[in-house]
Amino acid sequence: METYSPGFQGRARTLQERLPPGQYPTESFPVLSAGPTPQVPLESWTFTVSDETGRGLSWSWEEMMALPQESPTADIHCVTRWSKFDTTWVGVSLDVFLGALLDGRETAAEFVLARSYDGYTTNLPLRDVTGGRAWLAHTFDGQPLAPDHGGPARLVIPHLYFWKSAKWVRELRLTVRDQPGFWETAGYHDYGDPWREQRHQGD
Ligand SMILES: Nc1nc2c(c(=O)[nH]1)N[C@H]1C(S)=C(S)[C@@H](COP(=O)(O)O)O[C@H]1N2
Ligand SMILES: [Mo]
Repeated sequence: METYSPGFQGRARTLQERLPPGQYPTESFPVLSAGPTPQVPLESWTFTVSDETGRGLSWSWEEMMALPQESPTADIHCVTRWSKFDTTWVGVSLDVFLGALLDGRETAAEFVLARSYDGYTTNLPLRDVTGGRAWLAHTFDGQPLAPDHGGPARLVIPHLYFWKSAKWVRELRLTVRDQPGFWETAGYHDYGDPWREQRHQGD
């Protein structure tokens, strides 16, 4: 997570230092969706994680809300070049779900494929969604996450371009092989590090 508290350099990072190459800062929060916003009633909402053997665990909305909650503040960076500083979220670290799934067992999987209620998919290395760097978020700026921004709940993975943060997420599947998702299949970078400007395949 990008923070601007005084760090090891002994001073706050300036806004310019917090802006990845080729990005501009914005105060607004643009909506970027490949299709229409799906309506997902909380009564039927579930979040499922499964491993490469097909073993899975699911949480209802109530069960998810009863898990330990975190309140990350992060800078987010869209590949369309806007960056938004200090976004505030409430949600559950993906470590909680993956820890429950694996329960101390080894996994042969090195990747995850996120799948959403609108059919959207995106792929990530497993290590990038562990270690306190990725959340299932249901609250933005102190309010329930708006449907257009991925409500009831979305992934928030601020250290990668924001297309990796699947809105309306319903499932995380651990995979042994990297399986490109929706934008990755269309030519976007498999990893998507904003600091290395990994916008397209080959960057
Ligand atoms: N399910 C789903 N998630 C998605 C998208 C989408 O079309 N469907 N768009 C992605 C893209 S390209 C971006 S930049 C961010 C945009 O999030 P926002 O609309 O809240 O700004 O969501 C990402 N997650
Ligand atoms: Mo995007």
